[in-house]
Amino acid sequence: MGFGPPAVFSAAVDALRPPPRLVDWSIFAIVVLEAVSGLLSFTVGRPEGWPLFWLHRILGLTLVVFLGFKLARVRHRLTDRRLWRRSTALSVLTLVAVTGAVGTGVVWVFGADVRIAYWTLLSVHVGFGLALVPLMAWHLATRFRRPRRRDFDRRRTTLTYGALLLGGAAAYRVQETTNRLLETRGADRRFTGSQPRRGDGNASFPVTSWAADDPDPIDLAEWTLSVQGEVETPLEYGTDELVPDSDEEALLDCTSGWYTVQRWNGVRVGDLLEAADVDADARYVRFVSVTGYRWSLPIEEARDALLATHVGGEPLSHGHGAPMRLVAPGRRGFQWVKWVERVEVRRRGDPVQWLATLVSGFE
Ligand code: HEM
Ligand SMILES: Nc1nc2c(c(=O)[nH]1)N[C@H]1C(S)=C(S)[C@@H](COP(=O)(O)O)O[C@H]1N2
Ligand SMILES: [Mo]
Repeated sequence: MGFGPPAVFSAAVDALRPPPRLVDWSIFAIVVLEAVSGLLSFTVGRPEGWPLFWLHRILGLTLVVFLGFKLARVRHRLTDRRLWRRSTALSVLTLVAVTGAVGTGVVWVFGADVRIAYWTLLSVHVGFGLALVPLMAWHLATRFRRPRRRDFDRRRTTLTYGALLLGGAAAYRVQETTNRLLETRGADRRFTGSQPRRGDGNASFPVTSWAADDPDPIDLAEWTLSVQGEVETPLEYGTDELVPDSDEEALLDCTSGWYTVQRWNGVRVGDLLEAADVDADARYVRFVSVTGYRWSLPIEEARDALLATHVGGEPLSHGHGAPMRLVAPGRRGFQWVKWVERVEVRRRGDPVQWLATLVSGFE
């Protein structure tokens, strides 16, 4: 038995530790909640969405404590060879994935930006996180034990979980303060966790495309922009008929973890819709790329959006979506369709667009 803080600390930890079955199920529940909150957070671009990011951060840090409880209990099964079973390999893999997910999350928050091939650390984090869900489910299935009534004691359980969540929130505050004091790049993150890319124009921010969405440069003599669907007068414009007469400063925030603020120049979507004379029952506007990649916005939001031909005073480069790309302020980067060739006015939204963004470009 030691003296001083360690003894006090271990007594506090003992008092907090939930029964084993509850520890196991809590870890599983946290992992599922993390995957769900992480994925949902990718659709959030406006500051009102901050609670989702906080939930994700706090739960992620709380998970560290549960993993500590768990490892203290099962460590000997990994260190003692005689206890190895076939399922041990799966357990080790699950441990690697959970360590990877939490580790990359925390390191990212501190602003480290090591890149693995062209993946940012945040993309690696998402990879670990998504792999973890099936691994954890499988791991649990090899030793399924339902929590019992006696695992719960209302007062004790409430206190324990309350204390652990508060601990997670406190740890996150400590982390943010440390970031600020040490002036790490992590201090610069937006509420979404994204880090800034500064400067103006094409060269100041990365080109980001999904898996196979990589068209050849577009021949301006062939390309047209059409406006169709629920309109009185379908329209079709060539490049020289589109005069960039609107400009706007807008923030592009990619879910791979960076953001940039640029001056965009182009055509207001509302002006196109007015020229085409939309029908009264129109509700959505779908922007379709030459690659098939597409996204829809509610019509009122679409009116305010821009189809940009220029960024930072320069004509858009091919990689950034020339001749035209959608600029949708308040939306995450993946919704800013590049190489747009069709504007479709529709009555309905488009649930399949999620799939279309993932598979577009594949033959
Ligand atoms: C399922 C297992 C996952 C675990 C255990 C986990 C855990 C964590 C942890 C511990 C952090 C750092 C929190 C901090 O240090 O303050 C973090 C950050 C983050 N995670 Fe996850 N995560 C998981 C999955 C995901 C997924 C699937 C996504 C997205 C699809 C995601 C998106 C993010 C983002 C955007 C951040 C950065 C937040 C910031 O910079 O403040 N996570 N995660
Ligand atoms: N057609 C098409 N548009 C696209 C993409 C894509 O892969 N294909 N990537 C999206 C993503 S994920 C982001 S973050 C932004 C990035 O724009 P940028 O390449 O100009 O930085 O474009 C979006 N528009
Ligand atoms: Mo992105």
